[in-house]
Formats: sequence, structure tokens, C-alpha cells
Amino acid sequence: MRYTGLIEKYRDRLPVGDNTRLISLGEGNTPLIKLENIPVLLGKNVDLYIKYEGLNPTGSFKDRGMTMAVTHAVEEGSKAIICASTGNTSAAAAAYAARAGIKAFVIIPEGKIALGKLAQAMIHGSTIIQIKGNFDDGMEIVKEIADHAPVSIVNSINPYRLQGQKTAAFEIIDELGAAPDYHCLPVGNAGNITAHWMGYTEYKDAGKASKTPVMVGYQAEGAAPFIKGSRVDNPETVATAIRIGNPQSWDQALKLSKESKGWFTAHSDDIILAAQKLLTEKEGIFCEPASAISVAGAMIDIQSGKIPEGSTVVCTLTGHGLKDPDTAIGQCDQSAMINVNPTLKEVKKAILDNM
Ligand code: AN7
Repeated sequence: MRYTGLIEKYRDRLPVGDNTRLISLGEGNTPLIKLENIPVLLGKNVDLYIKYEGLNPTGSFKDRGMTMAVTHAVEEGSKAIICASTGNTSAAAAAYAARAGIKAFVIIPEGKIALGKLAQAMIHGSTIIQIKGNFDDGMEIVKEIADHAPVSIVNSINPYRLQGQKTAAFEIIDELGAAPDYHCLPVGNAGNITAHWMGYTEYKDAGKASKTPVMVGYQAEGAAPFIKGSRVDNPETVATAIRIGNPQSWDQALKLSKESKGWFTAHSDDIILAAQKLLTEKEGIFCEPASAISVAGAMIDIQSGKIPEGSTVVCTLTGHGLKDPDTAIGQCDQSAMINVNPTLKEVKKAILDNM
């Protein structure tokens, strides 16, 4: 059977009617890859998986929520959608609006979104509203805009977004045959961790899993409101996707963290970038910096024993590495690039010198 997206696959668990026009790009059904080399490096006996959400149609997990949010907006007769974004939501909104034949307006922080995401928002034909402010400033405006302009909000405060995103948890249980012991995620607005918890508890209540995982959320040190215990006014991190100081799913995230016996931890930009590089060099998996924090954090918690040996751990890699080519190139050794003349002799020398 041809795979036609997560709404079709999980439609009995999603708010969608029999005759609803589905706005889909074949999102979901992403690979769950077992890491082979990093656990060896750690010297720990753990089953460590990554859920490669960067392989969604626009390169991030946002497509799961956007297929639901745009499907619903179109069903309601909406002609335009709007979001504030650190980049990935704007890319998904722009693409799904194009698919639906409606307009997308995206509010982005000037100079602070990764190049690939900006390219996506532009090429799909959305109207880009750059603000001299951060994501949180944009979000405050979006929350008021519906009273002033005929636009549907597709940020994760739109409940249809989380409905779509909860399907990632369904896929993991369907594939592993059980819930993992720990699920580690990067946290910005905390919409995704909230959606995963919804999915895990829904499947448990339906008898499709015997337990729910411990939910672990990681934030960048410069943008860590859950660790500080209150909003951060000027969030800063190399992981621009999670450069968020005032999370929209604050209450839900605190509640699920407690219920699942989980925790939140912050890690530095250096640790985030080192994990991004380790994943590319040791596992062949390229994710964006914000995503790498899930593996960085899991490695640290496995090393310390907070996540004990014998555990099954899933880390969500939320976005593809190609989203942010500048940061990727910036952290590579430029001497890896060898300039030679186009001769057999010089190419042979370049190879033999570097074996
Ligand atoms: C790669 O695109 O908020 O905790 O506006 O792009 O659900 O917010 C992105 C968030 C993690 C955090 N990883 O997820 C946006 C936006 C990546 C992201 C997150 C984001 P939430």
C-alpha cells in the first residue's frame, strides 16, 4: 500500500472526518535508527535509538503538526495561515500552505534563522515578516493577530498541531513493540514533548503499550527557562531553533515531566555542537544543532548512570542538518579541503598523504 501520510495512517486517532480534504506531503513514517558506534564509545550497554524526524518532507518534525493544522484550517474555510517561528515552523507552514493553495505569513526574528529554513519560507512563496525581536516577541503578536486579520494561527498553541505531532510516539511503539524506557527531546516551546506524552499515554490507555517512558527534556544553557524555573528575557544559543525564552506549553510540560518522573537539563553550545559532529562522524547521521542536544543530553545522562544500563532510549532528532549549513561548515576543519590541479598525480598524492 502506498504511504500517504500520517493522517491517513492514524486517522481513527485524529480529529478528521471521512470527507475531510487532507493536506499532506507524505509526512511521518520516519526511520528509527539504532546507534551502533556511540554506545560503544560510551562503554555502556544501552539500546540507543534516534527517531530521524529530519527526514520529514520539509526536514523537521513540524510537518506532523502542520499537516493536521493546515488540513483543519482549510476545512474551516481559512484562506491564510500565520505563525511566529525560529525557522522550522515557517518552512512547514510555507510548504503546506502552498500545497493547500492558501497564503502563509511567517514572522521570524531578523538574522536569527538558519539559512535553509529561510530559503524554504522564501521559495514556497510565503510572506515573510522579519521583526527586530526574537521568537517570543513574534509569538505575542501572533496571539493577538486573529482579532485583527483573517488568518488562522498554526503555532503549537493550535491544538491540531499537537494532535499531529503525537503520532511520532505511536510510530515508535508500533515499531519497537513497546514504549522505550526513556524518551529524550530538545525543548523550546515544549509543544513536541507535550505531544509525545499525549501519544504515549493515549496508546497506553488503548492497551497498545504496557507503560509510558520517562520524558527527558534538554534546553540550551542560554535559553533554559525550564531549568531556571521562569521565562528568560534574552535567550541566546547557537541552536537557533530552540532560541526561545517563554515556552507556550509551560504548564503541560511541567505536568508531564512530573507524571513521567522525568527531568529537564541544560547544556552548553559547545556540548551541542560536539554531539552534532559526533553523530555525523561516528553514525553518519546529520541533524541540526537543536536536535543534537537530545543525543548530547542522553549521552551525559547515560554516562552518569542517571539513565541506567539495560535501558531502551529514544532520542528525537527534530531537524535535518542541511537546515543550517553555515553552522555545519563553521565547525569543520577547513584543512579537510585540499586544493589541487586537475591531474592524476596531484589527486593521487592528496589521497596517499591522507590515508
Ligand atoms: C529542530 O520553528 O519553535 O519544544 O518556530 O525547530 O516543540 O518548541 C522550533 C522548535 C526542537 C523545539 N528542534 O520544539 C519554530 C520552533 C527543532 C525545532 C524544537 C524546534 P518545541
